[in-house]
Amino acid sequence: MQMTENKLHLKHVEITSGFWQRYRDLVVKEVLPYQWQVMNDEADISISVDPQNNGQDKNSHAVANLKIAAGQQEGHHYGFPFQDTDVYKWLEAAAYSFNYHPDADLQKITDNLINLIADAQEDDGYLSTYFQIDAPERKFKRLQQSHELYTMGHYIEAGVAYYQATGNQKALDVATRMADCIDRNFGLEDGKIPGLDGHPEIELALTRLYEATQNDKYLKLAHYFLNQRGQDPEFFDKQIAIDGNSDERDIIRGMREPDLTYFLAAEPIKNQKVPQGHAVRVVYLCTGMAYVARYTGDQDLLDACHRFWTDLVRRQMYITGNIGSTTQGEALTYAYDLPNDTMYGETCASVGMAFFARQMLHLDAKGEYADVLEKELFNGALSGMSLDGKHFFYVNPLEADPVESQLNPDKSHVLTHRADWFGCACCPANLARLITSVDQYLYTVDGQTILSHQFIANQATFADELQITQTNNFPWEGNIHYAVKNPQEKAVKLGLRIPGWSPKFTLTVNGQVRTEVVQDGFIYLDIQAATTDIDLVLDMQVKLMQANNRVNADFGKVAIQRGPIVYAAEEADNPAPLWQYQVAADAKTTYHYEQSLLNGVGVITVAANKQAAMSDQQVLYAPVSTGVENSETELTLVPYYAWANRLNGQMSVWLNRQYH
Ligand code: FUB
Ligand code: ZN
Repeated sequence: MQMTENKLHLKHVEITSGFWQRYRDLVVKEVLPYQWQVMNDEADISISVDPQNNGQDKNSHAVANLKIAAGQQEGHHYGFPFQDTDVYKWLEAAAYSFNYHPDADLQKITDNLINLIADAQEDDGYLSTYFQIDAPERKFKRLQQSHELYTMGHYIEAGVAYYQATGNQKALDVATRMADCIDRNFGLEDGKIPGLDGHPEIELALTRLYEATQNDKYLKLAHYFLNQRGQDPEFFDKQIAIDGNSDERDIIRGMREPDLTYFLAAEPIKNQKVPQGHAVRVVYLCTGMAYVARYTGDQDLLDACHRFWTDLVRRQMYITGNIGSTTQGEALTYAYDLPNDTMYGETCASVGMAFFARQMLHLDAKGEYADVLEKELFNGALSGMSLDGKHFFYVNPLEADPVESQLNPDKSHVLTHRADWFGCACCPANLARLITSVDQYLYTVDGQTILSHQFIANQATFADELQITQTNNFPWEGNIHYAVKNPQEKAVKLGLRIPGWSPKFTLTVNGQVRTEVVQDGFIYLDIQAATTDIDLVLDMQVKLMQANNRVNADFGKVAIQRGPIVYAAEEADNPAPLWQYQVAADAKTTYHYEQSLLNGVGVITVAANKQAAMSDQQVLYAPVSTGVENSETELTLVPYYAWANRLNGQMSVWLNRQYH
């Protein structure tokens, strides 16, 4: 959508939240330099602790692959066929960081990187270093596993972001040349490939390119890829039959095995009742669907977005926002199947869920979408990175035990400490790009209405000199102040989100208490006056939560939440085993903020009962006895996102409930 001068639109957001400033500074100071070192194979690290490192002996080689493709270095491609995307996501994260932290030294590196990528790109716009270096005759011939469009999609996203942040035209040109190459090769016209990539991503990337260039061709191509999904269930097999149906021909080991559900390609999107398959594929596809639907109004897509959203959020999501219930195929399983200890909860899936929520907010003004976005930002996604910015989770469990991870093969994918890097390193830079772009997740402007959906303190400037300054100490305190300046006294409405976790709130506008009706999670205020002062006080009581009793894994358990933050019990604060504690639904809780702990966190204590451990001389099974010794104690809990930054020990979000 073209922003005309006289149309209300957002111009700039400066994050002032202490919580988010710390993370955003961390990305600038530690995460970006560290990840660049790793991708250049200059960091003294090892991926050997990654339980899924596929026996790889190098850490990354991602930049080297580009150098080889550009003819600047000799050698073979190394790593996954989508290894390039680590570099692209990093580049995108760096691009966003320039919006709040211009850095000439870093920009030299990223400008050079754009030059390298441009040199690696072929004359026809194609760029996927694995195929260029080691399998040029197989380009676009095995799309089930090739990730070529996924890979180019990630560059397109990065190229657009980089162009928008720095004005570097070459960055955008590489992206358009890539998209043109894809457009020439894919479609239903004669001579084109009537297919699609096994991993969605290109759909959202092309829509983004459409936004940046206003060239309809890219939106149509994105729409084509969505419409084509599942239209020809034989497509992948037909390609594989020609390319070679044997293990040695596989580009990713084992990737011929999953059925089409894993690839979300078993049937057309409009026929798919619920989202199934690989969790990251699901959320990337959903993001693309919502994004394309926003510009095309395609009703089938809109319906699918709502259907998929409802199923994901109401039936397949962990309390922390994580999704993906099984390591088999890194996938969703079925409604209410939410095991806490064998789960997957990939960081990328939470990041992708935040993308999906953001797009849904463009479709409908519903607080529910912003609630999930917040859940990801403060829990499921954020837990993917350590407080030092140099260690990462791929899998984010809600219950973990180092002994079980080591000795039970069904839990070997669950780490209880974050890793330096991964054989498949999709998550670290994905989270980095979310954090550096968090300023883009706070507002949606629809006509003359501004929706403010997050309580992340910021100063936002809109057209017509309209300014909103939000101050708070969130997520630790619930007093949210908004100072609105509207010097031209334009007729504008401000929609303030009332989060699902705070049905009770108080609202004061210019000192007057107001009792506005909440409409789909927002209250709407007239902000036409030159200045408006708003105070929103949210309910920050500690809450003991329960799951829908259809969730087997959480039956008879409670979790603890305060504001948007979900808490976890860790062995670092509580003598193990954590499963021997029980918490009553009305247990007394306390809350205090501790500056010196985990970079400053709110700490909760909850009264608990602990059963005395039985002797290992006792028989394994005996009739139930009432004589088991219990002692009154308390559990100390810290925010889930901050777990595993101290002792390598047990952790549990859900706690056994004590029934009186
Ligand atoms: O397939 C590319 C990426 O690798 C996926 O998005 C992640 O889940 C990981 O499997
Ligand atoms: Zn990932």
